[in-house]
Amino acid sequence: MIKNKLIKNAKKIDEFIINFLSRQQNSLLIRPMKYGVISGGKKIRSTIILDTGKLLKIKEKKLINICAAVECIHSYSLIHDDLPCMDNDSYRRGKLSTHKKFGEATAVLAGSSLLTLAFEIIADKKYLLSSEKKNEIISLLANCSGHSGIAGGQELDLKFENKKKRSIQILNMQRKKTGKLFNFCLQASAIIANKSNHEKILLGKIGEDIGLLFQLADDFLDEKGSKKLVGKAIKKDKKKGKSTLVNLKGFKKAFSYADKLKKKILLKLKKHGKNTTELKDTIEFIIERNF
Ligand code: GRG
Repeated sequence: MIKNKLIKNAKKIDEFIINFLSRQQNSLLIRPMKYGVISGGKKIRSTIILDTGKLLKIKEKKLINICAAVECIHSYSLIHDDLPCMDNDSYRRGKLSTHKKFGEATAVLAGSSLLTLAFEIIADKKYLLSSEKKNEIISLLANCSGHSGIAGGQELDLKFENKKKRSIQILNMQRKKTGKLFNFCLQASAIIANKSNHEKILLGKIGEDIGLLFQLADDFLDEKGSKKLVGKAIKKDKKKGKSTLVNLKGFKKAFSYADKLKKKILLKLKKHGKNTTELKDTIEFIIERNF
C-alpha cells in the first residue's frame, strides 16, 4: 500500500535529520527547524527519489542524504510560503504554520537554516560519494531552488495574482515553483547511478513533469479537497485570484490535462528500464490523492 510506503520512508528521513542535527551544536533555531521539517508532511519527494533508486538500482544508503536535503529545501519553501508577505497561511500539515507558532522572525531564520542545512547534508564527510558527484549534485540543487527554480517560480506565482495569464505561462510558473525540485530528485539519482548526460537530462525532465502533475493535483485539492485531510486552508486559489489551470479553464478541463500528462509520463518511463512499478504506483497516487 502506497500509504504504508510513504509512512515508512518519512520515518527514515525524519530519523536521519534528527540524527544529523544531534551531531551539530545546539541552537535556539533547532526547535522551529524540527517543527517545520520533521513533524508531518508526506515526504513524497523522498519517496520519488527512493522509487527512482529502485529503477536505477542504487543502494538506499546512497540516497538518504539526497532525500533529507530535498525535504529541508521543501520545508524551508513552505515555511516561507506561509509567511504574511507571501501566501499568509496560518495552518500547514494540520497544525499552526511555523511563523504562527514561533513568530515571523524566527520562521524566516529557521527556514533559511533549513536551506543551508540541505547543502551541509550533501557535503557531509560521512556521506560516501565522490567529491565530483557531490559538487554536481550541490550545483544542481542550488539551480533548482533559486531564481531559475522554486524561488523564481514563487515570484511569478505572486506576480500572476489577479492577472489573466495564458496556460503556457501558468504551466511554466508551476514547472519552476514545484517541478524543478522533482527534476532534481530524478536527476540527482541519475548522477549517483553514473548515467550519461543525455539520460540525466531526460530523467530530470520526467521528474519535472511529475512535479507539474503534483502541483496540478495540489490545485485540485484546493478546489475539491477536505481541509481536514489536506491539513491546510482550502478554496484559497479563487479568493486570492491565483493563476491556476483550474481557475483559467475549469476543473474538468484541467483534470483532463493532468490525466494526459500522467499518461505521457508513464509512457516516457517505459524507456528507462523495467523496475518502474514503485515509481508508477507513486505517480498514480499523486493524481488520485486526497491529502
Ligand atoms: C527558494 C526554496 C525557496 C523558497 C522560497 C516561498 C518560496 C520561495 C517558494 C514556495 C514554493 C511552493 C510553496 C510551492 C508549492 C509546492 C507544493 C505543491 C507544496 C505542497 O507540497 P506537499 O503536498 O507538502 O508535498 P507536505 O506537507 O506533504 O510536505
